Amino acid sequence: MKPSPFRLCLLLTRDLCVEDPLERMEAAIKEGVDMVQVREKEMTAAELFDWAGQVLELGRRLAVPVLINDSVEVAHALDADGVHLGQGDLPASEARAILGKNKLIGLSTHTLDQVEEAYNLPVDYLGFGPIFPTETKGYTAGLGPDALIHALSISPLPLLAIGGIHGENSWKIPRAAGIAVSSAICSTKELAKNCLAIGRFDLY
Ligand code: 3NM
Repeated sequence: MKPSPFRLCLLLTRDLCVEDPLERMEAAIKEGVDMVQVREKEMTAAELFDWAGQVLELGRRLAVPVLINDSVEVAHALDADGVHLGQGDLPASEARAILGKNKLIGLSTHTLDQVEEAYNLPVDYLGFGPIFPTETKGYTAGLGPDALIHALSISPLPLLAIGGIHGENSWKIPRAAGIAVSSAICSTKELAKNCLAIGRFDLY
């Protein structure tokens, strides 16, 4: 078990934001977000390039790494800090060949087998989830905190817990795991309170 290098990752999705997304990102970083993933499923490559470029510029100004979800092509073209891959995206070995050894590569996992299989992959961290049900990705059931504890015990890599995590249930996530959230930061009217609880910054 390697502790996560990231405490609180924001999955930034423009349409989920209740205020200007870049303002929300900046405010969230002030509340402790230490990694941002640009997660847009509906944009063309050109739209994503333009939007992610703005996010990356802000990330650079605030010294917070910005990864691009799914698109190795856009991550490479923008010289972003890395890419986050789903199970169906480009294989990690190909992403690593394109991005080089200095970029971050994350991989989503949804089963303990996938966590074990990551042992030989050239990735830096794993997402593991959904821990709880979440409308953001249409999961009506979660794997639960016990599965996360099991995953942490077998994972060769740092884990980010993901899926349905918010201020009231984040205490169920072991501290060795980082946490990645979308709606509980993008869509909340209680940003500071949520970030404090989800990042568990009061415990440090
Ligand atoms: N991936 P929210 S769950 C993008 O289990 C994503 O791999 C998941 O959004 C996975 O914090 C999820 O709003 C949705 O639940 C995260």
